Amino acid sequence: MQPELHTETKNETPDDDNDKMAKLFGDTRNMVGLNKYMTTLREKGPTTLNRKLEYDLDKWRYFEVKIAVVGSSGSGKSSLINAVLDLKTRQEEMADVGVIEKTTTVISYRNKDRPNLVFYDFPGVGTNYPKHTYFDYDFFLIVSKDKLSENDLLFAREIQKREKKFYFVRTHIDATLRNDKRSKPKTHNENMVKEDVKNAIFKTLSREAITKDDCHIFLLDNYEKEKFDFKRLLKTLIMNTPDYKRQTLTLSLAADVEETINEKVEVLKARIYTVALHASLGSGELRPFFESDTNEAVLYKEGNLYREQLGIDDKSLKKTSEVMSIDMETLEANLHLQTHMILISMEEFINWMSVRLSSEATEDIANYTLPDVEGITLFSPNFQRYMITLNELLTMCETETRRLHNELAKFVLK
Ligand SMILES: Nc1nc2c(ncn2[C@@H]2O[C@H](COP(=O)(O)OP(=O)(O)OP(=O)(O)O)[C@@H](O)[C@H]2O)c(=O)[nH]1
Ligand SMILES: [Mg+2]
Repeated sequence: MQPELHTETKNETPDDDNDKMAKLFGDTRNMVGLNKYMTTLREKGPTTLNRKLEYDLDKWRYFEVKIAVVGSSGSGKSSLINAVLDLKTRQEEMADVGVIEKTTTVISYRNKDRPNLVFYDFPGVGTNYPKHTYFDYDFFLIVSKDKLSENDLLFAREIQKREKKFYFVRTHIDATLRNDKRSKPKTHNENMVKEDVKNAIFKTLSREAITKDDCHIFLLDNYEKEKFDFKRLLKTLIMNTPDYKRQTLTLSLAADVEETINEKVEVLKARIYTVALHASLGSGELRPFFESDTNEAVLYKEGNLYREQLGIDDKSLKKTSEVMSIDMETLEANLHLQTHMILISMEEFINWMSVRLSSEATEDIANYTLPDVEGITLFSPNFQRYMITLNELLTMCETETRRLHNELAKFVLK
């Protein structure tokens, strides 16, 4: 029998605790979200609430963000896809990069570890694709190496007609700058060259009645994500993804540039109260009724998601240690990475949790108790402590990933 409890619950927060609550929840939207869950509990009962919590935590995995990449042969489509999906060290998964025209049909690419972001490589010839398929994609990136071709413009007009989102990517900006410097060693000015390149594209678009301004034009070196407009491109894609898919895109990108790390941390932070609520629901002997993971397992799983998302899980660290040509243990020790020890096993994690839960750090918090239902305690009294502990774990992971990122940047500069 499952506990189907429909009743009135009180959800009172004493006024003098408001400040502490604000601190605990970080964002008033989270308080609103929590109140919505309490309404679900009141109106639909705990089993439905449990299902809803599970669905909400997992729903980013149910969508795909689909990006079509269009452009002439050799313009840099495959290289762009490899860069965004971070496929450079996995030969077997790489989009085909070459000097001859290799792509003849639309091929999809994804990173196996983050499969919800899919790139579609459109061949560099013609625009004779069934037009209705244009609706399948969230974004179009029109890639060129120098001037926009007639095909690029035809494509742009077709996409514009269908009111789909599209951006212009001008690759090989590194080579353009190098050539300019070589040909005009005395008068070369990087900013002016970039302005000129953007203006030329902008002029062509205006002439062709394609309504875009220069913030829709991105100058890239596909081999340098830190440079030029790469980070702005990633940010633009995140900002312009429909709300319901934004989490999917953010959690499907690699944590290899600061902008993406920041966005990921925000998304993970916003999940904390949902995770804590899920872990708290049905504490003790009630838990088996929900056929869910145990309370600790919910938290452990989330901790591992933090590591994976921020590129400090064992698989990602191994890859990074290979790039830096050192062994993984040395990398972990040099960077004082602690979270892999905390999350090395469920047992270790429970030990760490129990110390944290009884520590003074979790004492100074609002006395926020989730409501009882018909006299039955449905939630673990640790709800708020779970929130604080998850926050702490996320902050640790964030610090570690930033440290790793800095080390990697220094290594690349060497
Ligand atoms: N310097 C520089 N080289 C690049 C850049 N992007 C791509 N390349 C090189 O340009 C060549 C063509 O790149 P691809 O990514 O294969 O181009 P593509 O558009 O996929 O070409 P097709 O598959 O034939 O349609 C390769 O040698 C890449 O290494 C860039 O931003 N800068
Ligand atoms: Mg290609």
